[in-house]
Amino acid sequence: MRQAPKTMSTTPVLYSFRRCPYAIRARMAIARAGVSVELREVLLRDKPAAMLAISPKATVPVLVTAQGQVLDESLEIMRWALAQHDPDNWLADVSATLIETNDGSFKQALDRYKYADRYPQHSVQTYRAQGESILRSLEHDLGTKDWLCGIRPGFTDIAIFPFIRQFAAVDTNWFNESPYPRLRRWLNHWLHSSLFLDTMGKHPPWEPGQAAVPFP
Ligand SMILES: N[C@@H](CCC(=O)N[C@@H](CS)C(=O)NCC(=O)O)C(=O)O
Repeated sequence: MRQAPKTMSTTPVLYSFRRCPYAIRARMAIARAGVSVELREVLLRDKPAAMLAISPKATVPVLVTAQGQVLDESLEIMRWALAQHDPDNWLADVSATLIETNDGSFKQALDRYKYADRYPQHSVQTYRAQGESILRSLEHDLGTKDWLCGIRPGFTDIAIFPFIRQFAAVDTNWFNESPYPRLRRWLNHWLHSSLFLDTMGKHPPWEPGQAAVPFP
């Protein structure tokens, strides 16, 4: 784990991008844990030097703890927040396999489906079908339990939800007609949840010296 320079404020700082699915899941976990952070909205095409200095891999989200530790993986940030306060016991039951599939093959199919014109080797339908194999498996899981890890919503649901949201949004008509009614209900639950809506506030890009934006 890296250390940021010692001049950090005592409030943790979160570099985030509103629509990024990784940043969304990090913000949702932070909000559920009720941990206060300073939110710094980032423009991906013009990332702040302060963020690049502490995390050269240059992806969001990045969190700097009050002690100056740098966490630059969204799952790490989720765990950090919930380790402090986990009111619904989200950490008790996490499906590493589902999350790995989501972050791996599903995310790859999602990017190709979303930006099919950048991947002319195959048609948009082919990329959608690649993603659909995971939708089918989630639909099946939601037939045996209400949430991806069991009888209560939890970490796995939050970790995967922002990516299903993006997949559904590529062609909402198709998604609404697709044979995944349980997944649609699950997605709608999260889309209308205050936990999600409260993490989607709009903020101008952060600039050094500006007044802190508290989150949640
Ligand atoms: N594994 C990382 C992935 C984060 C990631 O790829 N974020 C995207 C935005 S959604 C990003 O920052 N991409 C760099 C860029 O577009 O310049 C995590 O879980 O935090």
